Amino acid sequence: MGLINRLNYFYINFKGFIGTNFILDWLTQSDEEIINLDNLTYAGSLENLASLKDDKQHVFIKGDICDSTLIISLLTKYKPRAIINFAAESHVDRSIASPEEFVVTNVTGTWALLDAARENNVKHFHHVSTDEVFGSLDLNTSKKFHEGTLYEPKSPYSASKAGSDHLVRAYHETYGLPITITNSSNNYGPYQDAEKFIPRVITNLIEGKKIPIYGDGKYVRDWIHVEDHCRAIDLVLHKGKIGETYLVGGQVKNTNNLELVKKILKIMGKDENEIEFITDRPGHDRKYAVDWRKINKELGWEPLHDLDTWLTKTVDWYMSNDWWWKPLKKEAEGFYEEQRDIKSADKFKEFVKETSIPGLLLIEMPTYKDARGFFREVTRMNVLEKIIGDKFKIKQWNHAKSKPKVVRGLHAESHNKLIYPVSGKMFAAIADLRADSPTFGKVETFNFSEGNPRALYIPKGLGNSVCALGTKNVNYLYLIDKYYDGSDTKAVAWDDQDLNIKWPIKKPILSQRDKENPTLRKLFPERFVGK
Ligand code: TDX
Repeated sequence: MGLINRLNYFYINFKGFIGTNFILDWLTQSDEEIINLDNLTYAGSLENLASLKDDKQHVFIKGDICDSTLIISLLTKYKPRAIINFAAESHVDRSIASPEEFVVTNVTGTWALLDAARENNVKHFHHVSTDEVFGSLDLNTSKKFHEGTLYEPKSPYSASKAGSDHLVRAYHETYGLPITITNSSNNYGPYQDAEKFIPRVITNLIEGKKIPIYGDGKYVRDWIHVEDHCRAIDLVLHKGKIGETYLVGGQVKNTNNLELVKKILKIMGKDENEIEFITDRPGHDRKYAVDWRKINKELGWEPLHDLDTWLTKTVDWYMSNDWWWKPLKKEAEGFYEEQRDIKSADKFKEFVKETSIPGLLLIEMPTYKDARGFFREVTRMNVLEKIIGDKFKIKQWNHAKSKPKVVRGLHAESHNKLIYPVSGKMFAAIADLRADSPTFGKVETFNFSEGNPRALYIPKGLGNSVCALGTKNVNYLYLIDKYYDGSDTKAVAWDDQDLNIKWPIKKPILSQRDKENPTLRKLFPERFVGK
């Protein structure tokens, strides 16, 4: 390793795939030291750089780009001649699920770095960005994005990157900060997280899973090998004109996702039965294509890696490095699974209805009938929990049978419950017995029968009472989130005058205990003061 000149330090901020490749390439061809700041969130695994553990040329610092104090202290200590900002939350699907982190890292983080660079008179700030800031092209157009294309980002991810690009340019125009920007098309190659398309396809096939293709699969990306991208950044760093933006793209044009998957299937000796078309990504950009003539003309750059050869090498890399991608894969697939649950949960949400008593929910589920009988989804816990805004962890399942004319209740317990009548005709009266509730004393009634499938979610503190109608026994399930303990049950007379429930029968069969239940006034005297 050559002499390290402290004034020539590079200060690299990176997080993940492209930064890893850049550092590894850089260290094979330069003597300059690299200061690598990374907060090691999911996309920035220290394992990427395991081979550099003992390399004195690579100084690793764990930290956040939003931490201005840290950045300023590092700039003062190392006096780097350039900052390269690779830092980004970069996965479109994650930005759709939770945009906030994207705004924080990509916009606020870039701002914090820019500001620190301005204060410390950094001589070159290079910002690594994406072609997605330009929005989407029509599938059949021959147009390409170029340096003059207007910004039209469509996803929270691309909007946050667009915001960061604007800030970088603003710091140049306003404060004269010496900046350059590269906007690259989709990268592939080693060390890319298995949540991104190409590694997801390869690692799914290695693990014997299907390949999920969004929508019709006719989405076009301008694939570039990461080494070509890193070479472009290196060139811009050394020869790029301050204040300029350079677009960087790949060799192959118009390869859609389906065609790309077919190439990978062929490389891996698999057939198209492995493909599974799934629900499309919302706001999915149709096509990206990059015109890289400017960087070619001015700096002599061109992409050197052809897709077929380098896709094969990328497959080989993933086949030989499962130690690296397996832990990330688990996290990535966990994320996708969670998204699938949320999507299917949305469908069930329309069956759950609020009532006039806060917290009391009526679930009117559909019945799917066929020659064998029917199938019914009674409850989806993730939907229920989202609506009640809390956990509903069932501790005990109960089955009750009532003979015709039996009334049970009215009981208010200290547990939450779900009631689902399975057979027979039933009438239920639910009264708000929560002393501090604005709807105290309010009653809702419901009829249940096989042809009228319903369930009730009854939060603790509501009085519930059920009555068997017709001539057959009624069977119902009730699921509770505490082990049953009758001692904390509050009970009110079924025919309490203040509640005034319109019972469909006059003379019910009651247990001895239910015959002796007190009135509402007696149980809650504080609610009847002066009445
Ligand atoms: O499982 C999948 N199935 C599928 O059909 C995944 C993960 C993706 N896709 C599709 C969506 C896109 O059309 O494949 C294409 C590529 O998807 P991503 O790898 O998620 O990339 P993309 O949405 O194109 O955004 C990328 O390009 C620019 C990167 O995520 C960004 O970080 C980069 O800046």
